[in-house]
Amino acid sequence: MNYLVFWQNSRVWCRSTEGEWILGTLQAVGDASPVISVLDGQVIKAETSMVLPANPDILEGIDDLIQLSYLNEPAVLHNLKYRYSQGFIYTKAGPVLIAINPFKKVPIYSSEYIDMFRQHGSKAGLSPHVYATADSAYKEMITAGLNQSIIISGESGAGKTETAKIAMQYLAALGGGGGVENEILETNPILEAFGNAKTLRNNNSSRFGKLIDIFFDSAGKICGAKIQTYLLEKSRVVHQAPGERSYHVFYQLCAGADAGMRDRLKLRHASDYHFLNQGKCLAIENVDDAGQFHRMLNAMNTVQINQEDQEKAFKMLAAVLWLGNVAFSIIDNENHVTVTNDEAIQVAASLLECGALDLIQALCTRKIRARNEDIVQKLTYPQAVDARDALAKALYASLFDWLVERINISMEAGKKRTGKTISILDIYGFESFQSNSFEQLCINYANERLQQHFNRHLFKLEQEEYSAEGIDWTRVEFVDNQECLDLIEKRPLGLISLLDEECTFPQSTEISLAMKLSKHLSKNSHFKAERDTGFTIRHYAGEVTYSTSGIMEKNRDLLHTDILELLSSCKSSLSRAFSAKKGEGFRKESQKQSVSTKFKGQLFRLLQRLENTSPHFIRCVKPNAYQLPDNFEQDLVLQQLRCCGVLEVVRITRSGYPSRHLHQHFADRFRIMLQKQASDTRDALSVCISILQHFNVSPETYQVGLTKLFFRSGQIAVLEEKRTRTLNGIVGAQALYRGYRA
Ligand code: AD9
Ligand code: MG
Repeated sequence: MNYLVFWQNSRVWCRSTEGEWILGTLQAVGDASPVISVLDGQVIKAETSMVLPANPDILEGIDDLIQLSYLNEPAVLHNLKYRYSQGFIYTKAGPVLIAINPFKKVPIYSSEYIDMFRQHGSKAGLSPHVYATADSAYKEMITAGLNQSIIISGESGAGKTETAKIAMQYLAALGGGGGVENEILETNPILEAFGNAKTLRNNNSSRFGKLIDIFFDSAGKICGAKIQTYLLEKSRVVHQAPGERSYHVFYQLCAGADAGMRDRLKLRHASDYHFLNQGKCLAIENVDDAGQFHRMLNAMNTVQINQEDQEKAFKMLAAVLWLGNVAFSIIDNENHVTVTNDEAIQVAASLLECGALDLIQALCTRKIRARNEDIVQKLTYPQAVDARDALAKALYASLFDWLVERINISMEAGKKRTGKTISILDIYGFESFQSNSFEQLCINYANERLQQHFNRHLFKLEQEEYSAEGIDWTRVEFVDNQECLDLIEKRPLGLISLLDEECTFPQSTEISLAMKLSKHLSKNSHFKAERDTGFTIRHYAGEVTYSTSGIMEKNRDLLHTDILELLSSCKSSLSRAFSAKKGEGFRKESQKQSVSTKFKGQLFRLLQRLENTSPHFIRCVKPNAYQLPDNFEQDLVLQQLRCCGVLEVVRITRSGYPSRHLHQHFADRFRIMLQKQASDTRDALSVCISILQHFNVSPETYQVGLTKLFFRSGQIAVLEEKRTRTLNGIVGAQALYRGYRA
């Protein structure tokens, strides 16, 4: 159904040959091509399909997209761009908060702002803000007694982690007082040091997903918190792309450790470590690693990680760095190796508190059991490098998990949980690169799940509003992404099950995996087999082609028994603790539980948790790819609006009756059009009906609710246009634009 009506002189969007949308005025509608004059006096003829109606200018910069009469892409983009140019980085799209990264300091996070939102909440005409979102979560928790969640998504560099911190800061102010709130805020510098790194997309990119549950007591005060992390990117510990770094904490340690610690850990400059210097990038502009190290130590003290545990953690970091400097040389024509860098082995072994010879043996040989006998097999060069890297990755990942556990113990210790929870989820957004592997598959799967949660919630809200107003909502269409989720997670013939099955065959290859997927999944319309070792999944946010190469190793993620034995022989309590955990996993689980299956379970539990909360969605958007302020690239933004589901909100909302007007408001605005006697004496609803009849509004395009009138998209603009025409210009533009009440 298309309700668009063009008049002469109406404002329209017209797509230029370069693909940009430009605002113009319709001069005439010819048989085929409308004639449009654009801003600088230029007159163009455009194909009808390239022309879309623009919103009346009283709606310029409105703070909720849903209030726009026309919700087409150029209209949505223009509104966001206009607001962004005025310094308003937040805009609502119905129940969703859109946050566009300013890439500069914006003066809207002071304690005065906190007080303002605390007093007025989100209702009192204040512009959209993360504080308003956090405020409604808090108030709803208190008044309705429901657990809440704030779900933040967006692509790398869009501002998720900053947004999560801003929300935490507000909640800490509201529910603070007991001191735990400081501990909670101080977990951020610690986790960012250990879990964030400089990438080409973001100088402080989180390489893990995070859910933090903040517990409140029955009086609404914060009484503890718990952090859950997802899928840390382990490969970064041993390898970085050019221009990227490993985890911040390594550089911080090298730059900031005092003389005593440097000596104990045999620390060198970051440039001396193979694991840190591969990206040819040791420093980040405007970041002082040594200063950050001290900031992080303070945070560790606040979170009550004692000196001893701190030292253990740094020792493990140094061990990883020295392990990276262990080099091999080939000793025979079968490519077998020996260790060449004796210093690295000695120091690494002493930091891990294991024997140097044991370490050499674990890195250069492998025991194989044949006919009840252990045979020692020498490793080839690539195998030895793999063994070294696998050990380093396992140590770091275990250290990260240990740290999170350690933090959780501090934040939960002795604190009774009596009340409700607000959970904040900061998780990687949808990813689609030139080449996509296992990591992207997991990330996009997670997004697919969250998208379903989002859609269902949104749809439910719509239904609730329609039902409350006594309106027939069966006329609203809704498309779910269940089919794509089935493709990935259904058993036994979903992608994850098939992958796991293939991983159990010793002879399997990337080609056999690709063939297996193609054989079983090609029936699903969301799947397409590619040549050789590729396959494409049609996600809600677009098609992504994945390569099967390397997927099985990443999915198995096995640590060889020799390495596990080495770890259990270590005297350092951390490595032993790690080996106990890994060993257990090795025996009981890893034969059965692959990385993807484990992740599926985690996601399942995450969603289960989220289902029992009242959700608040924040979609972060990156306005340009260069981390620059005041630079808004339309195409990039549009693509993200699509990926993070904002256009989905618009679509779902538009498929229903997105414009809603209280009877009284509608009557007041349009009664001026009726004969005096027809409008004066009667109740608002009757006046509304008269107006609808007077304007010949088609019954298809509206529904009358108990308190509101509901219109299809674009209808109100039509009425406004008629009203303006009738008044013949009496009514001037009315500034609807609301600013922050600074
Ligand atoms: V990633 O997926 O972890 O790579 P995020 O988390 O989405 O990514 P992040 O929050 O780290 O992005 O933001 C990137 C940078 O944008 C920050 O380091 C800030 O420099 C900048 N930023 C983000 N939000 C704001 C803001 N509200 N005000 C000012 C901001 N700067
Ligand atoms: Mg982040």
